[in-house]
Amino acid sequence: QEYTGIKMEVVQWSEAAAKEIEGKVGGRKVYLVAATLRPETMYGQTNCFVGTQIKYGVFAANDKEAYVCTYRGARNMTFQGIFDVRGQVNQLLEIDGTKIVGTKIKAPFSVYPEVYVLPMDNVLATKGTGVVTSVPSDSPDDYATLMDLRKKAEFYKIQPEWAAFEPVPVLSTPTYGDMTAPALVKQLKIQSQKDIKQLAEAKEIAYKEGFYSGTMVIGEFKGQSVQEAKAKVRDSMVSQGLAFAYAEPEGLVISRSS
Ligand code: ZZB
Repeated sequence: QEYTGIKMEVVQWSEAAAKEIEGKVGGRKVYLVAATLRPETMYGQTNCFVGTQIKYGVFAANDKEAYVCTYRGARNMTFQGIFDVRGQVNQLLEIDGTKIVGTKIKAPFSVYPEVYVLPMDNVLATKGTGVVTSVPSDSPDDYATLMDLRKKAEFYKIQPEWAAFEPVPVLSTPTYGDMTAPALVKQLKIQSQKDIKQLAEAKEIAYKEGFYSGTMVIGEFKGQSVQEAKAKVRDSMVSQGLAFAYAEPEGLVISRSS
């Protein structure tokens, strides 16, 4: 899989994370790195998700920067010229996903320059970086989870204002308009992030619609098809130092976990 790693710079740590991180990052700037297949949707980021069951590391990429992701993700990165020493993982500390929740981060290219880290039940530790940036206009999983969090802020131990950013129209399709994910969640009668089966179907449809029939309604490539704009948005982010290519070497992953 060819992902884009989105660099979401930490603006302010949650209280719990601040305690654990203090004095351990050697003055480096710290970024959560979210793996996405949809760089063209980054204009509509409203938050970022971490898994509540997942352990994350803070990894030194070089003297100036450190990245938050799973150990597995960091290890893959060391073979892709993303860290300055090839094949070597330099973990500064380990931290539970739950402790990162509430951290304020930058969301590159989003209409909301700063957003919050929120919890998601279904983040897979075995995919990408374990950090997922959230685009509720175009990702049914993100929309369903955001609605859960708004309905039950106390249960999820979040402050309501962290989940208050409204979905933003990013691209338009003939069938679903400019709010593809909310439309699909409604159509498939998805109640919550726990409706895994319907969400998988919704995701499939949203991918196809967006990619084959979508037109950008925001940003530098507004008016262009998603097929044209995808690589252009990605290149623009990469050239500004806001993102990097991150590949998931499937053969390698399988051989290491077996
Ligand atoms: C932003 C985004 C916007 C995404 C969208 C999707 C959509 P796939 O196809 O199954 O490989 N993701 C990334 N890592 C994880 C993880 N560890 N656990 C759970 N979800 C993860 O899925 C790749 C997409 O799943 C990624 O692209 C990321 O969310 C999420 F409008 O980033 B995406 C219709 C989907 N729309």
